[in-house]
Amino acid sequence: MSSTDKSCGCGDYPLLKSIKNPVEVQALDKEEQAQLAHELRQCIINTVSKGGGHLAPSLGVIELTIALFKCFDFDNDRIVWDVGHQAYAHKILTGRYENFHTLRHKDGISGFPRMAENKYDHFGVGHSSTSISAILGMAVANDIEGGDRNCVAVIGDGSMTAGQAFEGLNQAGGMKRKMVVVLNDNEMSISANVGALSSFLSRKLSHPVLTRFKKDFEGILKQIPKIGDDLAMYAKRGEDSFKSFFTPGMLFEALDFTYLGPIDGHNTEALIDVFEQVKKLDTPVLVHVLTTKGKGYAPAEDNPTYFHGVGSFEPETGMAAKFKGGLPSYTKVFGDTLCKLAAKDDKIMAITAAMPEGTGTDCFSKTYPDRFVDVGICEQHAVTFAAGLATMGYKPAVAIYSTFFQRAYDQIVHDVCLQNLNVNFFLDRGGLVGADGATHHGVFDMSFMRHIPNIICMAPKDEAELARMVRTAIDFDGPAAVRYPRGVGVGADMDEFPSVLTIGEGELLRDGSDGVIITVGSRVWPAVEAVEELDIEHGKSVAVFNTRFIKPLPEKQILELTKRFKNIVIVEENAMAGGFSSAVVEMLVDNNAIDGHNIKRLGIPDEFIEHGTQKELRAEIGIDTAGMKIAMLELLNK
Ligand SMILES: Cc1ncc(C[n+]2csc(CCOP(=O)(O)OP(=O)(O)O)c2C)c(N)n1
Repeated sequence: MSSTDKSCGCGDYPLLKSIKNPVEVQALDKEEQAQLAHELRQCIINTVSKGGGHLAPSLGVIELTIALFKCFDFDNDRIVWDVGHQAYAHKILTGRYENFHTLRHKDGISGFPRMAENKYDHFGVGHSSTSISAILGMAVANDIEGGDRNCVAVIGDGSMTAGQAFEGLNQAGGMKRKMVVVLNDNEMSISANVGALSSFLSRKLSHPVLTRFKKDFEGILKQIPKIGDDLAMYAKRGEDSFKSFFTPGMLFEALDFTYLGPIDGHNTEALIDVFEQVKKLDTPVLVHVLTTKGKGYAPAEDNPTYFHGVGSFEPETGMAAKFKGGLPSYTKVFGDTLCKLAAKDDKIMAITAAMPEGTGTDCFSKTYPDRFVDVGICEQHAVTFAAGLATMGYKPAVAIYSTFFQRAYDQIVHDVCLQNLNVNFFLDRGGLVGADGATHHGVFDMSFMRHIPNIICMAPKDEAELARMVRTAIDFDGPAAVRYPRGVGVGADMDEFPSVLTIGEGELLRDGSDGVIITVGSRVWPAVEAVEELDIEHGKSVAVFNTRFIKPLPEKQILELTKRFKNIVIVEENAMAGGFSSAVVEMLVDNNAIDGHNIKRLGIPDEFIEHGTQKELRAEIGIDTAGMKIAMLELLNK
């Protein structure tokens, strides 16, 4: 692309090119709105097809985004997109069209709204169900200031299942604060949405059915002694109130929201009509919008779960661009191992918080449907639910991404560890995740688990060790956690049936005489590579010790090593503050074993790491093979 070319690099989009300011959307007529929707869709499909991203959620809200920009002025008004994975159209319309081709690339546009990125990103998101709380805060501040801002949250039906969403609704209804919640209901979370709320929302009674049912219902109500007449009177208030009694409005109106809907979320005119009405209301309003996930792109409409967050693909067919054969992902190894163990132990249960595919528990759900539970996007609940199961002798395996596990900190401490229950946590995406960026890196789990009594924490060096750790965790009679990285294994030989590890025992993978790298998890094999290169390139003999356990640390083995080696590099893919390397150093201090040593710690510094590939980020932070070599050479040359 030439430097003068102002297209996003993925096609020709005259209308997108011409919009310099989001307020210009307000001037578009009906035909231009349709053209805009078409161009947004094509631009998003083409861009995501090249570098991956959240396609289906973004395609589902194109008309909704246009209608919101048409009716609201986001220079003054405020908008919070829940999760923010659906905000690609918002990004394009708010001055990021020309750079949209950098989506999710290092130093490019983030995959989620970020306040630091653009003034129209009014709140940073990535974890779900925060939008109502945040927009309520903005609405209250607006009131205190005597402002006239409209405050809008857009939240999906999946994200609405989380407790925090209801905490927000509860406060907002109680305060009767003017604000708008748009419920984007596509009946999908990443997979099909689950739980009573989702069944409730999908009750869309057709008119003839309603009418017949209304008559029968009035009759039934009248038969109830004493209160029957009153109830029947309520039901008689007319078709509308009757309808709302049985449709989702009932729930939100009980929370003191004015309910409007359900509305066809792909009919821009209808949406505009409603939002114009909404602006005149002085109450909390919930606008219930029905959309199709992946709308306008047949492969995504047909398979919204696959296209929820997708890698690169052929735009014409939707086929994955690269054949992802070869090495198994850690996710799959975990899922397969759990199934293998569950075949021999009917007390094992699998729990996911709305991510069966992402956590590899989808195979378990098919093989052992009675022992599988998807709780929805409710990580805290998942942990306490598992604690309850454990009190009854079950061995729950709670499979969660490391980053979302952060939500459940108190439940881990109070409900699981304090009661020393046999709950097992399998934390996928531990470490740097790549393109999803700061909201999704799982770089705090070692820090927030290792100080909790009773729990044991492990991180595997490869897929074979992961399988052994899964078994070790389940066999251990108490809380256990295994955290493993995003991506594929290294091609390790798998046990026929995974063996059990000795708790708190590490392994000396390479011996040496000049120094030692002490590490764990994803950094172990890169450390081995580093010492091999140090040997070949610099004639240095460096050992590698894999602790396997973050807690309990293999103290004796590490203390033995410190007797032999003066030069020690400690490496982790976790925040150094309170993480693995600080655990090792604390232990050395407590054992008076630190004096006379050269120690260098490598890990995630005290800052949030943005998006980029895992390779780029590890290199930049200096926790890759090259970084370890440099660190060890510095110590050896001291
Ligand atoms: C706390 C938390 N848990 C899990 C996720 C992973 N996640 C991202 S989007 C999503 C589904 C959201 O469904 P919904 O709100 O209905 O939006 P849709 O994708 O259907 O538009 C999930 C589970 C997350 N972002 N945050």
